[in-house]
Amino acid sequence: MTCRDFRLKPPGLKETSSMAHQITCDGNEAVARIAHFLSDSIILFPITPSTPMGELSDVFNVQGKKNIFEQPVAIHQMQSEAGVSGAVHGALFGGALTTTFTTSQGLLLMIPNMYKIAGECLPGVIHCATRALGTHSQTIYPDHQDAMAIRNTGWCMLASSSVQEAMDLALVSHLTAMDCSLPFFHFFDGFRTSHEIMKIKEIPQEDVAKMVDHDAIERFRASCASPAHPEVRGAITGYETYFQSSEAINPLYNAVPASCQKMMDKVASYTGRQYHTMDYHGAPDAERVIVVMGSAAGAAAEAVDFLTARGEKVGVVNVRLFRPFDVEKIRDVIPATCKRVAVLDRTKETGAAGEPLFLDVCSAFASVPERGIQVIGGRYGLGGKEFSPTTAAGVFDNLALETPKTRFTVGINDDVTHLSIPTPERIDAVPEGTVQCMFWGLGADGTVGANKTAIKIIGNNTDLSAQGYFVYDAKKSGGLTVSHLRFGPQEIKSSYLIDNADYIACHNPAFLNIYKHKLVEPIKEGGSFVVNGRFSNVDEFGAAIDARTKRILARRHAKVYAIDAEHIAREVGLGSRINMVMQTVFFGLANVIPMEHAISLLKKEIEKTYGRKGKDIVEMNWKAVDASMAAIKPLPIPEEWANVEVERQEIDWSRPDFVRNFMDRVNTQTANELPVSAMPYAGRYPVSTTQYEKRAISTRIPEWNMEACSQCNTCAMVCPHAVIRPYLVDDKAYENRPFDSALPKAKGKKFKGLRFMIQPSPLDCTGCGVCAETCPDDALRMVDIAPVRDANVEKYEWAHALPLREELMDKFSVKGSQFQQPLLEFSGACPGCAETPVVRLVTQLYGKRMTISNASGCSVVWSATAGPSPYTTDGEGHGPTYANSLFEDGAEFGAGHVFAYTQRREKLMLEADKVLACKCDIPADLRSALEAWRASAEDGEQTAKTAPALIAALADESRYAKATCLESLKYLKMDQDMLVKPSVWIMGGDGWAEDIGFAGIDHIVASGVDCNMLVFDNGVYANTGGQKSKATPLGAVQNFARNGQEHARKDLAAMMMTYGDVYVASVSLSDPKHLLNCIKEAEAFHGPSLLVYNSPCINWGIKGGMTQMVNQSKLMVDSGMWNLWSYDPRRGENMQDKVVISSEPDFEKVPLVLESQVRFQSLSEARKAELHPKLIQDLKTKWANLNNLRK
Ligand SMILES: Cc1ncc(C[n+]2csc(CCOP(=O)(O)OP(=O)(O)O)c2C)c(N)n1
Ligand code: SF4
Ligand code: SF4
Ligand code: SF4
Repeated sequence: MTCRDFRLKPPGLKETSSMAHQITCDGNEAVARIAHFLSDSIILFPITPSTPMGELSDVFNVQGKKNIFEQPVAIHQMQSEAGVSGAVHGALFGGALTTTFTTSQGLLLMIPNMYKIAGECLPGVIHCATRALGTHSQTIYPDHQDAMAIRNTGWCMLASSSVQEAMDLALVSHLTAMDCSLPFFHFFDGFRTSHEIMKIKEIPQEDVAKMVDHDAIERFRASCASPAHPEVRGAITGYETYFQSSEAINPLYNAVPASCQKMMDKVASYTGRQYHTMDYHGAPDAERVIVVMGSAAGAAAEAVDFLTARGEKVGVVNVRLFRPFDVEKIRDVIPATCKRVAVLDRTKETGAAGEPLFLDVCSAFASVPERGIQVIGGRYGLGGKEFSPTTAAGVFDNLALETPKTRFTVGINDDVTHLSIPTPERIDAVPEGTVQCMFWGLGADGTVGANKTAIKIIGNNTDLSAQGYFVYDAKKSGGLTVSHLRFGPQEIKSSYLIDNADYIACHNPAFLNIYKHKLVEPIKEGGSFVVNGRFSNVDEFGAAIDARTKRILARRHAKVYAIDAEHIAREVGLGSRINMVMQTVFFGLANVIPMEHAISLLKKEIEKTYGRKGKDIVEMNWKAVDASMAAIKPLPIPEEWANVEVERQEIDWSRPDFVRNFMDRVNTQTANELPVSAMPYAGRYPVSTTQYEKRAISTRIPEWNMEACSQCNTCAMVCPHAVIRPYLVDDKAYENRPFDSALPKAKGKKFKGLRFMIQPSPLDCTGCGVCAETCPDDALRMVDIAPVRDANVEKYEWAHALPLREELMDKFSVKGSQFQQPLLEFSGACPGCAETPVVRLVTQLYGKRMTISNASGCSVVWSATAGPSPYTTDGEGHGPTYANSLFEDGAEFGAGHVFAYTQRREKLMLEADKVLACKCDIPADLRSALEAWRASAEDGEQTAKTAPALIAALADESRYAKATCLESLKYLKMDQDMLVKPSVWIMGGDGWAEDIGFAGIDHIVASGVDCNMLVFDNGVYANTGGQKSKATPLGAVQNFARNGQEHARKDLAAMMMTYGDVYVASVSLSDPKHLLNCIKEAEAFHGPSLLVYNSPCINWGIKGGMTQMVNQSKLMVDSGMWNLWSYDPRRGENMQDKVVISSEPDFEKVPLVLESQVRFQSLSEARKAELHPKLIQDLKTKWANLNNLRK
């Protein structure tokens, strides 16, 4: 049925308000609207890509929207998904219609209570934007591994395959749950559906209210627990009755398919959109049929339309109700003519005979051999791998073979186990008249926002269907965004990326060089390509692109245009914001709607969006619109480009294999085609790779004034990206320097004969400006990079090749620490992030023997995306070894490292003792090395000094081959990696430490595990977009605390101190000396150590931006928003000795903090008046409690 069909009134359609409502929204919003209508309580925990459903529910409340019972929905954020499912269970027990949203690992945490909820027949609802599970690595992209992992909990499962369906079937889920008195799990593909923007028909609240069976709700409430009719639930049963009870609920499940269909019919009677629990689409006499669930159904349906138009007898079944599985229905919907069925599962069940949907379909047909159907099964789309009509056509091709591959994968090239089937020639199955547009933008440059506006403008003002989908890379900033927009007169089912574009825009000229022909590869014959860049003619453009790009443009007769968007934006006063210019160009050239009309709609939209910000801003944007059209420059492509010779690609062999064959492919958007054999084993990736990225994302760089510099190394200490470093230059190197300017003598006796140099790496600098802002001597100034870039690259390469002189100064001094090699460099964090400098500092002190357990959060994203690794090694190949397990288990996972290392090292000590006790003759150097090591074995820093001699002495076995204690010596040699005591660091954000992972930290502290815990306390879940945590300060506005955090923040450090035998410190970059001392004390403590580090973040909305990161840290401490102190049980008997406080608050300065951070400023004046005094009171209480300890 097409969109236009929806507007016709099908027979029996009720006259309702839903006929008129069209909205442009994504799948998450479509679902959240329904959930908000139908829930008493929504209990949640954020997790990508389901988070927006919860956040929107909260926004609806703030907007004053009510549920159908005319009440605001009670929204509760819990400490984890395990907490959520317990609370959902309890709320259902108490008679509240309860909903939650989750995905992936979050869903897994809910499983124990899901069994309980189903067993007790409670009608809760989970909406899940599906996401792959963390296995060999983690991804936020979709498949059905999470959904399939709960298929045996007893929850009914309903799948949606588009944004419209997500809204409609969300409603069906709630209605059927109530009708059947069973819980419903409604799922749809994460990102593909949850974040796809579509023009859909809304179901208004009044219609929803009419569809609800209010008697069923009354029955539910009456059946819920109440002291008015007491009973026992959750009783312990013996072997006598458990089994029978399990079978007693069968009738409820038997009734579900009919009930679900009844609700689908009911929804259809209001909306005109008719669904079935399983729907067939295709030739009535199909011989080959695909069975699929979720968004792939759209692509498969397009393939079916394309192939049936060519006379092929094919069809597709879209399974919507997956549990309970309706055996009769699947037999019914597949045409009697069908001979072969391919069941596609978007999951992998390692070791199973087949994937779940496949097995269900097999069993459905196993008992009807007379149908003569052969069922085969394949996996597709894991972790978001594309599934397009072409992929579906490959499956139909396989079905047509004389002997089809019966167990297969599709969409990849498996050159290892050879399971994959080939992908045929691309088919273009998009409906006639659909305009397809792609936009390549730089993360945070406004491209995605502008495209979302464009879809709304077109969707809301025309009859056209509209779809938008956005692909992001994993960088925190400066990454790539590719927007895929479709507009057309027919319904858009195309659930896949554009591969045949009418219009492609490149918003950043640097992409021409990075992504090369990939940018234009999808352009269709006669399509348009627009590039933002200063090209005055086609020759200049030609000089900036490679031969393949030229060929594609010429052979496809592309219309090419250039526009200097930066120039226009600057001229009209928009600075570097080019999005309005590029949006205008799109409206002007893409021809989706007549240009005049488009421009007037755009101008109206500008007024609507910026009206509140003042007339100036509106006019600036209007001017940008007017100036843009006039500035578009056509670049006619010379015909001879069609045959231009493709130059042989120069391979830079100095780049390691992994970098060339994997990381570069990821970074240039060409990793999708990598075969199975190119994958690293078991998700293990090499370190030291970000040094090869050279992202060159900054337009500014610090310039060093050597005369003013006091050589304090503070700039290196605060640089979040380890970009600016001090170098020591000896005379010989100095004479051969590749630049003219002199260098000053290095200050200090230890540096006699050396010169000093501060040098940033220009291609790694993010331009955050923290170094220049923090330099105490004004010796750094941010300058335009262009004129100085090449000279700086040369200087950097020279300086970076100089020998390190780490030993010249005590590494535990601020200055000395920065002569140590940072073993964390060039991470993907936001420019100015405060998390990275503290980790870099720890690596400078302990990196060579450090192991890291990193709980999920920003710190994982900036350090561990597959490919670019900012952790690096010293000259001997030693450095931090890194792992992320999950969000919830950072402490336990790290404790596991300690358990393993302790056991292994105790064995080494045992064997060492045997050797030392043995009277046989072993070389003297070996004996003395062993004695030295054994004496130092428990001291990490000392073992780093004693182990190398022992390793060297053990190397040649022939030297001690005759020793009686040979086996012990061999053992020592075999496990020599453990001779140096590993320094175990457990890291993560406050969301981990204070919410989901708190129990783990508590347990590790209580158990005395010898490890170092570092908490980045930014008071927010930064990684998932800024939800509140227990560390959120009172009065701060975050998601789920939109009206200001009501309660006092948790003081994790103070709480843990109460154990007594733990090292605890509250630290910040405001006082590097204190920070450094506390790190040293923590590491040396034999037992648990906890450092809670105040970490300014972009989510604070700091006035002046993250350039102010260190200044803001200082202000936090000066005002008493953060206190610097440490508690060390080694310091004596009394509390006064154990606690050392290193800051003194001036509460008068609190208003300065509040004024300088948007999170406090965005409160209404009335709430400020209410909450800010409470905040100050809380700070005073916390300070008084702390101060009392030293009295
Ligand atoms: C079980 C589970 N639930 C939710 C998530 C989603 N998630 C990943 S990181 C994160 C928040 C991290 O916040 P925090 O620990 O404060 O670190 P930050 O990002 O602020 O550095 C969330 C909610 C997840 N990965 N796993
Ligand atoms: S501008 Fe930022 S990234 Fe660049 S050197 Fe300075 S602190 Fe480091
Ligand atoms: S912070 Fe300033 S004074 Fe200190 S080393 Fe860097 S440039 Fe020199
Ligand atoms: S912690 Fe904040 S500043 Fe750092 S990377 Fe995350 S969002 Fe960016």
